Amino acid sequence: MTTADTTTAPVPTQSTYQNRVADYWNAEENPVNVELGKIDDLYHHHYGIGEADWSVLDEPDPARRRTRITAELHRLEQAQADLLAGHLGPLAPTDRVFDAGCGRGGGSVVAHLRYGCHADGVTISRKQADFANEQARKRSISDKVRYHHRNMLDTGFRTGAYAASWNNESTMYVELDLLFAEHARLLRRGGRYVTVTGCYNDTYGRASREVSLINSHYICDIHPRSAYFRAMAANRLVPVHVQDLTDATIPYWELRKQAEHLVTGIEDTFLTAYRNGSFQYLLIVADRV
Ligand code: GPP
Ligand code: MG
Repeated sequence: MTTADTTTAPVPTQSTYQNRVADYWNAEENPVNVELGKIDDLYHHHYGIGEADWSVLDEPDPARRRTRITAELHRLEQAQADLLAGHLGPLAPTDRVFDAGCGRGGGSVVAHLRYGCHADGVTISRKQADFANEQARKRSISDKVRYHHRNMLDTGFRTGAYAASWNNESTMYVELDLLFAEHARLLRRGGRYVTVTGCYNDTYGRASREVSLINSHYICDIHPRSAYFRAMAANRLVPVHVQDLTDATIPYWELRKQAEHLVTGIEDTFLTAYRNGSFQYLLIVADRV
């Protein structure tokens, strides 16, 4: 296969903080991620959007109820992945895309299945990179979809080699100026950058109690909405589409809250944060100029 990789030495983590984040993901086995992914071997680490089929809650048989709720949450997460992937294109099978903070790899597979493109996913978790590469091997797509134990701030990949790139709920682990500098370096002129993210709402003031609880839960540092546009403007990324997905993600959290077999304990915090106006679920699409 062609490669956009120019270095021999991987650059996994750069700080004690990043080591702790890697520890989290190396240990993570939440049923809400693993059980959903098993359905069709698309493993996501992001939330869902769209109206839910609430009839799954009325299912009388307990085992079937659990199965149907799991499938419905996966459908909503898949809808989020499809929305993001749809903004990456048009892309040709010869094009290359970069998945920054790829987790167990679902997003790169979604992009590859949609466009036939090459994909490079990057994660600081060795376990996630190995898992994702094994999934690609099982699908017989490892010639085009590859996962790397690397740092999204310093990938070592070739300058200008990418037609599109994204962060799906992974920007809150890094400094945005460093992140967007790397995306801008990797993207060719006219390339497309997409992110779906949770950000705190500048109009609320500062980070709310709920936003702080979410930070603590995942060991992350949620940025204010304004920080995205400032850092993009400083790094040749010009927004072309911004969509507030806050209302669209609430059904996912309402359903997840009632999934006793999948809850992690953070569900009410997300619902309160969205409803008190301190937190937003945002899609930003930008062109690399
Ligand atoms: C979901 O991952 C995303 C994050 C952990 C980053 C934080 C996102 C924000 C929008 C603040 P996951 O799917 O592994 O989480 P969970 O285990 O809760 O489903
Ligand atoms: Mg999840």
